[in-house]
Amino acid sequence: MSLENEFAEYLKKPLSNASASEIYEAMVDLVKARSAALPKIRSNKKVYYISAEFLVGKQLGKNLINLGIYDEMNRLLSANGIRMEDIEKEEKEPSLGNGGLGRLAACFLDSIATLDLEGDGVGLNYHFGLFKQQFRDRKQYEVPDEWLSGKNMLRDTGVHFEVSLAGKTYESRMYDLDVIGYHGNRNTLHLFDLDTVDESIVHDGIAFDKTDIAKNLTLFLYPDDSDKNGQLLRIYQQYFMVANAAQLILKEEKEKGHDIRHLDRYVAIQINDTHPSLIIPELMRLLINEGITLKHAADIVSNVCAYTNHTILAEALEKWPLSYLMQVVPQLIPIIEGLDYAAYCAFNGNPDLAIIDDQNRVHMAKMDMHFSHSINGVAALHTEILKHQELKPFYNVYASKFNNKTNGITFRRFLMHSNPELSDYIDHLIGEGWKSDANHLEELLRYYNDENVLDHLVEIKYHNKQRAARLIKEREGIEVDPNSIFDVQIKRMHEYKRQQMNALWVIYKYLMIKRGQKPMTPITVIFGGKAAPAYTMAKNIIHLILCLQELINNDPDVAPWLKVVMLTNYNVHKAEAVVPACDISEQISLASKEASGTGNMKFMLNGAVTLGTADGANVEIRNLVGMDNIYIFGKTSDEVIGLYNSHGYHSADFYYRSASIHEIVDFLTGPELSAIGDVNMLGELRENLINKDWFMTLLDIESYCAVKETALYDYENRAWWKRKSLVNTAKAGFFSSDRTIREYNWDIWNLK
Ligand code: 26Q
Repeated sequence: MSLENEFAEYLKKPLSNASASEIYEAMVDLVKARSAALPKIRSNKKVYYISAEFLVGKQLGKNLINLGIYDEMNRLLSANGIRMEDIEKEEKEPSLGNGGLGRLAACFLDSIATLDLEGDGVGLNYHFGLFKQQFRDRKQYEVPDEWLSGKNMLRDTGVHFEVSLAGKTYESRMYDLDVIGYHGNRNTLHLFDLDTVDESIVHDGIAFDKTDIAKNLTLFLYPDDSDKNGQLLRIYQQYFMVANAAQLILKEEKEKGHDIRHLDRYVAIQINDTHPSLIIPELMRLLINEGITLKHAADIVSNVCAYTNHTILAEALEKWPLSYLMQVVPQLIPIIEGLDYAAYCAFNGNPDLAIIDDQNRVHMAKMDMHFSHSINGVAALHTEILKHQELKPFYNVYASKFNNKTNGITFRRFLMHSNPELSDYIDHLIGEGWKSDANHLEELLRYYNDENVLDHLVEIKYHNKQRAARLIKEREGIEVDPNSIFDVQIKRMHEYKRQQMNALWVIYKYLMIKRGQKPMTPITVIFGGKAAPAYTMAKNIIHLILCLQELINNDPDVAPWLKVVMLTNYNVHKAEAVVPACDISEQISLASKEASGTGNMKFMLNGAVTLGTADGANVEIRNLVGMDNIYIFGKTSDEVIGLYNSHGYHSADFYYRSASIHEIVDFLTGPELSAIGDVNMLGELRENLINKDWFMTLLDIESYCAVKETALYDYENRAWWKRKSLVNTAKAGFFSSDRTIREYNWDIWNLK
C-alpha cells in the first residue's frame, strides 16, 4: 500500500478537512505501526544503557526521518497547504531529562540503533518530568510539565515486576518507546512506572508529600533533595529503576536460553553517572539468589558493568548515608558491606579507596570504580583531569580501566531535522555519504574558495535566523533583527557555566553604546536555561538576565544595537530552532569544570563559531578547526586547578584593581537595575562576585570582553567569517555520536 493510502486509513477523513491535532494523531498511529513492523535488532551480546535521564525530544519528526518517510509525508502535507512544522507542534516534548547527560543518552540510543547494535535504554517514566519553567516578575517559577497528556509514542507493554522498597512490595509497569535506527531496525527505551502514582498530590507549583512513596515515586525527575525525605525519595527512585532493570535483563537472558553464570558474554551495562549505581549490588543479589557465590557474582557483575563519569563538581558525586540505604533497601546492605570489605582487604584499608567512609556514607562512584571493568570520562581533557586529579587514587590502582570517550551528537536530529535547508544543500554539494560516515563532511572544504557556495551558506543562515526570530516573537514577544549577530548561550543555569559573565558583558556593551560607541552590526544575545529549584544563585542570574532584557530592549538609544532574549522553558525543541541560527556559540565555562559540553558540537555542526574557554570538548574543537576558526580566551585548566590548590584566587582583588570591572559589577545594584529588579537578589549576586566568585568570573572577564570584541570585529569581514563557518561544519564529523558509540562498542561492550 502506498504511504498516502496507509495514512488515509489512519486519518479517516480528507487531509483538507482534518485539524492539526487529527493529523498529528494519525501520524503517531502510522509511525507506531511502521515501527512495530520493523524487526528488533539482534546482536550476539546486548547493551543496556541505564540512566535517570533520557532527554529524547519530540519523537514524530525524528521517527519519520529514521523510517525514511519524512520527505514523502512532508510533500503530502504541502500538497494540501499544511506545514509539517505545525503538525510537529502538536506533540508535547517528553520532559525526561535535565541537560547534557540526558540528551547524550538519547543521542546514544539513536546511534546504537543506527549502527544495528542490540541495545535498550532503561529509565523512569516521570509524570511531570523535570518541571516547566515560567517567568513572573522576572523570576523563575516551577510548575508540573504535563507532557503525558495527549497522544504520544509510549506503549503500555503489560510487563510488570515486583520491587521491594523499605520492606513493602510494589508492582511496576513497563512503558516502551521505540528507538528506530536511521533506515534501520529498532531497539527500545523501557520506562518504568507505578500505577499508584497520584498526580493530584502536587500543589503550589511542584510541592508534594515526599513521604508517600506509592503516590509520589515517579512524579518528578530530581525531586528537591535539600532535606532527608527528599534524599530518601531519590534513593527510592534509583533503586526502583535498577531493580526493574536487573529483572528485565535476567528475564530476557533466560528467554534467550543463556546461562546467567556467563552473563558477561551476553550482556553489557553502561552506568550513566552514579544515579544507576545500585545496579551493581542489586544484580549481585539476584545472582546470589540463583546460587552463585558472592565472589563469583562480583566478578560477573564487574565484567558486565561499565561506569561513565559526567562531572567533576564535588556536589554531584553522590554519597548516601548508610542508614538511609538501610531504611530503603535493607536487602542490599549485606552486599554493599561485602563489597566495601573486599575493597578494604584488596587495598590495605586505604581510606581514599573506601566505598563506605568514616562517616558511614556510601560513595556511589567508588563502588562503580571497584566493581566495573571500565571507567570513562566524556572528553579528552575531562578524562585527563579524572586520571590525574579527581579520581587519581583510583587511577593509581586501576589505570587500565580508565578510558576516554569524547561525546557526540546525532546529526539526524541536530542537522537533518533541525536544519533541513543546510542538510539538503550539503547533500547537493557532496552527496549523502556524510549521513552514514560523518567524516565525509570534510569534503565541504573543497568549497573554501567558492564564493557562490559560501554565499549560499550565508543565505541559509539568514533563513534560519528569520525562523528563530519568528519563534522569539511568538513565544517571548520580542522583536529581533535577523540581520543582527546572533550570540547564543543555551544550557542549564549554573555558576560554573558562567552565564553571569555573559550578562556582565551585556552590561559592558550597554554602557559603551550609551557612551556612543555603537557596534558595527547590531547584536542579539540569546540565553535559555533552567535553574535547579533550590539553586538560589542560578535563579539570581536568571533574574539579572530578565532585568537586562527589560532595561535594554526598552531603551531607544540601545535597543537598535543590542537586544537581550531569555527563552522561557528552554528544551530540545527550542534548541533545534535556535542552534541553526547562531553565529557565535558561547561555551565559556571555567576551564576544568565542563566535562565535555555537547551544545558546543551542535553549534559547530550548524556553522557557528565558538567563543569559549579551553574546557571540555572545546579543546578538541580547537584542535580540529585551528585557532583561526575559534575564539579561545581565559585561564587554562592547569592554571585554574593551581589556583584552587593554592587558594590563590581572590575576586575582590580584581574588583578593586580594575575600574571597568568595578563599574560593571556595581551596575548590578545601580539605579537602572534597581528600578526594575529585586534589589536583594541583585545585591546577593554582586556580593557573591566580589567576595566569593567560586567559579572565577572576574578572573576571566577582561580577556572574555577583549576576545569577544575581536570576534565581533571579525564578523564584519564577511569573506573571512563565512569561511570560518564553513570550516566549523566541515570539521564537525568527529562529533557524530555514531563515532562515539563505535568507540564504546570496540573498547567496552564488544557487541557484534
Ligand atoms: C547529583 C546529586 C544529587 C542530585 C542531582 C545530581 C545530579 C544530577 C544531574 C548530578 C549530575 C547531573 C547531570 C550532569 C550532566 O548533565 N552532566 C553533563 O554531561 C554531559 C554529557 O556527558 C557533558 O557534556 C556536560 O559537560 C556535563 O555537564
